[in-house]
Amino acid sequence: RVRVRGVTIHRPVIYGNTAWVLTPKEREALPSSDHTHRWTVAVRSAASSPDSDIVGGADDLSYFIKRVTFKLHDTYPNPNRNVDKPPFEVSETGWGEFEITIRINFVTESGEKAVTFYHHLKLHPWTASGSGEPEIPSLEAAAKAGPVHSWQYDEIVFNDPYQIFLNILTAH
Ligand code: SLL
Repeated sequence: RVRVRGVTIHRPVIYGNTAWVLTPKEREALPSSDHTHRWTVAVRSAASSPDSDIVGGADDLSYFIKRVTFKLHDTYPNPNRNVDKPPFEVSETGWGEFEITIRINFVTESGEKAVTFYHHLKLHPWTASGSGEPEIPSLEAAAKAGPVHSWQYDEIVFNDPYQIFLNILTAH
């Protein structure tokens, strides 16, 4: 196993969430009536659009990512959600915003340590009122305004990669 010294290679990703207000019908159908939103948190290739769910296409990060663990708030059952194949995402319903820890594990051949991102789950289209204080609009207003998107661009950087991992990365 040989490291290629002096080489840096990066892969652009986006991570974040989209959230939708549940309709009254959808809320009735849920066991927890206090849930107001449906949301999806994901790690995707920066080469594709945030809401696509392409598997095996341009959005398939599985050639270098083995597992993504999304650590949700402790109010959720089994808060550590492991996703071992694309799309690397978790969809849930809930009522509140919180910080999600996103831990990315790379394929074994990489010899790379896991990388962690932190994402603040955004449900509400916060609006600044006249006084400048941010406010949460009513659910009705939020439903009319459409889904809330909160996505971050980042680059996963590999320094001095192993030759076999470099081969894997450059073959895609
Ligand atoms: C808050 N600090 O108080 C945050 C915590 C937790 C949100 C938000 C799901 C709950 C469930 C859920 O929405 N938790 O499924 O019981 O706003």
